[in-house]
Amino acid sequence: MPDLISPDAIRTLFSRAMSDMYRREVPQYGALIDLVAEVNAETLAADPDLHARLAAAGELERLDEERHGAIRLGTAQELAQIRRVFAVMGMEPVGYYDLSVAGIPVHSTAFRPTDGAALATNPFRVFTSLLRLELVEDRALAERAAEILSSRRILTEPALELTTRAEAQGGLSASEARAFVAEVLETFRWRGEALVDAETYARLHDAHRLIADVVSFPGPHINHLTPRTLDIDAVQRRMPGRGIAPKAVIEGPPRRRVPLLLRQTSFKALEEEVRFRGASQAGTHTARFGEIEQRGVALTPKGRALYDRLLAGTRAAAPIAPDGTGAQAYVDTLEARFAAIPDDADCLRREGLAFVRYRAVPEAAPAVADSVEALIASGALVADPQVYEDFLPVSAAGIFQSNLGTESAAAYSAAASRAAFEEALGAEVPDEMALYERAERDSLEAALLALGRPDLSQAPRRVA
Ligand code: OOG
Ligand code: NI
Repeated sequence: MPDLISPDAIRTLFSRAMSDMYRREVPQYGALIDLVAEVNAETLAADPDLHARLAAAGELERLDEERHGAIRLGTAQELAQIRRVFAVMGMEPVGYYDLSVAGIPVHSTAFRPTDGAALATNPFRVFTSLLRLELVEDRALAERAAEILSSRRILTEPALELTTRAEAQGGLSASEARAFVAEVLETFRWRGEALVDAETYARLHDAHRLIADVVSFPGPHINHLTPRTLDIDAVQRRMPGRGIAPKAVIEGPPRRRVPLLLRQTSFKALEEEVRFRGASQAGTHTARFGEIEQRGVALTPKGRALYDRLLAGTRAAAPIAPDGTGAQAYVDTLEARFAAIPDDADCLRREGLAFVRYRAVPEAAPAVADSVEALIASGALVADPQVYEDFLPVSAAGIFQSNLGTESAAAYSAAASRAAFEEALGAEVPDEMALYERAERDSLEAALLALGRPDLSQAPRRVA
């Protein structure tokens, strides 16, 4: 039995290899990474408190590692295989996202590390969508698409073999991990040779651009990789100066002193050359883009319900036209409505709106304390915001729409189908809320133990 390396180490090898590959494939991604690094350094230099907070919470090391990517799969078999591949890297499916309500015929999950230590090492995650051909009205076209998809194999033979070996041995050696990463990279590489002729591509494209993107090519090319910034507004402002044109508004919550959940913005990256079957001339396809994200605190179910309500109200009151008209009114409305959520980390915690992770500072322990709140007030117990590690369905729909160039208003009539997704995946998708809740509870118990006060862990700790 060889010496096995940790799944976290394999994930880091993989996320770096993906980033290097994407830099070569999409030059604007390199420009974006440089811009984000610059803004992050400036933000930290200008805000010593933020720097100290991130350092104490162990958030600084992972800042430059932090990325997410996205892929789109065609069949249940592909989804089940990808689940096995990501499992080798310590990434599990978390959350179910139904995009059909936004006129996009997919449902999705995020493959990501789930425990605190793994997240702190490298939180790399992949938003993974599965095409829902059953929603396509033109049944003949849907059948043709299924036939094309059934002929392709998205994993190389060595990638499959190494995955099977990892499952059997419970991991991979360092040299096996290097081979595994190199092989898995092949799955996500852009390949310009289409599986279809130009006419079939056009039919798929007319049904939905996304269908053409999934069905026409030999594999699920990575369609974006997203660095994490500490100041998304600054990056958005400076993008045009680097020759990058972002979408009209940032998705998600407004700018806040205590950032909430996830804010994202994207730009169309490039038009790629495609060789269609039997064609003498090259055609083109726009599939890949750039995105940045700023992550904030994870909200509890109560906080999330408030978020969803305020966002829906804003979108109804101040809609943005496809050409971007109305963007300023939207931002103003969003900011005004979100005043309903307190912009203070301690209020968010005490009102049960946001998840935290506790740590002990034993030096600060008071002589007497009869509650968790008293320990927090003394500084012996610190509540750091838990970073939101997941995605937001309304934002994801906005990102899809901006890069697909469709503002299709028509929602598909079929309902969300979590059960069908889980069947394709071959596993259940846990709710993300349960993970944050557990991290909060476990960290509280550990911190109270470290302070010699395990008796307080049962005490009610929220005024709400
Ligand atoms: C995925 C779009 C969603 C995000 O960050 O919300 C997404 C896709 O375009 O395949 O990446
Ligand atoms: Ni994304």
